[in-house]
Amino acid sequence: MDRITASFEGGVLNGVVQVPGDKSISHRAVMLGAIAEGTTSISGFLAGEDCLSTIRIFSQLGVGIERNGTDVSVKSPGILKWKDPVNPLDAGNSGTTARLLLGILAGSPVTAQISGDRYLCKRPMRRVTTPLTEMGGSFSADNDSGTLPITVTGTTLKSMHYEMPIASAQVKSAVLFAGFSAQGTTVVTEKAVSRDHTERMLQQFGANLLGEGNSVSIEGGQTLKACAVKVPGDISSAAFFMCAAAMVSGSAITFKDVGLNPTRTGIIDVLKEMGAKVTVEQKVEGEGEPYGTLTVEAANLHAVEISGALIPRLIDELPVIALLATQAEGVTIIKDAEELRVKETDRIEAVCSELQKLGAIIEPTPDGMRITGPTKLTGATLNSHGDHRLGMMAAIASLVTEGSVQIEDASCINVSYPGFFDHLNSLTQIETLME
Ligand code: SPQ
Repeated sequence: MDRITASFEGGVLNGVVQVPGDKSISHRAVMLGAIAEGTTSISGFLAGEDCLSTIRIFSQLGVGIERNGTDVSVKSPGILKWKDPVNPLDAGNSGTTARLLLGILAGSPVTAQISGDRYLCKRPMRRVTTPLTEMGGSFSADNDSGTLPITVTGTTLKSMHYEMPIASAQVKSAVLFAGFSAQGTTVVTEKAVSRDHTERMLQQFGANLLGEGNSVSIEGGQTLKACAVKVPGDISSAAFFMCAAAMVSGSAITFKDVGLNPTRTGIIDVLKEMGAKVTVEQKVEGEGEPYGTLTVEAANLHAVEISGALIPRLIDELPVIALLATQAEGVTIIKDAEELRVKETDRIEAVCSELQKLGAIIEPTPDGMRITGPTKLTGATLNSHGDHRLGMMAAIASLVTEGSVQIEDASCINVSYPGFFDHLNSLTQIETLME
């Protein structure tokens, strides 16, 4: 599925969809299940390439993991009995796997080399190895660039108070995982709150954490209890079809059992502010993550400014929001989003250059983009840059272009959304062409 042609000559999108499990939560469920002694059962697991890398890695450390579709059982002897892997640990395309693993292994009994694909090997890792080294962590690399491959030698860690220079759930999680194995109390303070799945799940596994304002603290030396984890649908995957429903006149799509964690629902706030009709029915929250049913209906959209504390609540949705803004009246400004430059690709440059090929009026800025709409877009050949979110943005763009959109290097979409084209086909009732 490396080149795909997507076309949609008018019509509406309609239907009910259940998007695959949340990627961030699926990774963490395997990781915490592997740290805890006993058997953890996971339902709704995302069988996308990134989360499969996480499963393979923990299997290499001696954890018994069995998967049957979206049900996963993690049977672990506990972190203290993990063994050194024979081969390097390959995180594939997954920044979450690599960065959280650095934090987990730093205080474990294991020595291992972590590597990844050509995109991941360019992404910055010092953002985690710097605070982890201050805690006593031991890392070595063959290069001076602070990138993978990196060898971690697990050791005894000391606690720290880390004031994070950037809003990043991966950095926060890596330091909290290291703090879990360290002596004393580790505190992490963020400037703006990033997704809190690690904190919620640590508590679900029986750990004590204390949250106060933008700080969270964890006492070292606790033990985790294996448990059952239900993974809701990924709102970052739903976002592609939420934006499609909002911008294709006459459309309405309902999303069942989708995650509604407030640290991830910035997309709902933006859609409402742009004028789309969004209804949310939250299920009663028990232990774990909040989820529910969402419906998005099309409307005349207007431009917005997206900045500040909202950014970490929708960081992965910004490529498709940029596309949405091309169909909204006025100038949409996205700022404070320089983190987009260090994702799977530089998402500021790549989103702007790809949407410009369709005729969009969009310019990059150092920390975001400026988009003028509404613009009539014309079909063209777009490249995913090996980035799943860019590949899906290109496919959704075909819903508002005159003429079809060819997507090169589309297979990366399997990183986070296996079955994406089946959902697109069923909502539009049009077959996409795969070559
Ligand atoms: O795992 P990866 O490759 O970093 O995935 C991305 C994505 O688009 O799927 C970012 F490229 O999501 C990150 C997200 O941007 C997943 C994540 C997490 O699970 O903790 C947190 C965010 O990254 P960060 O750097 O802000 O912590």
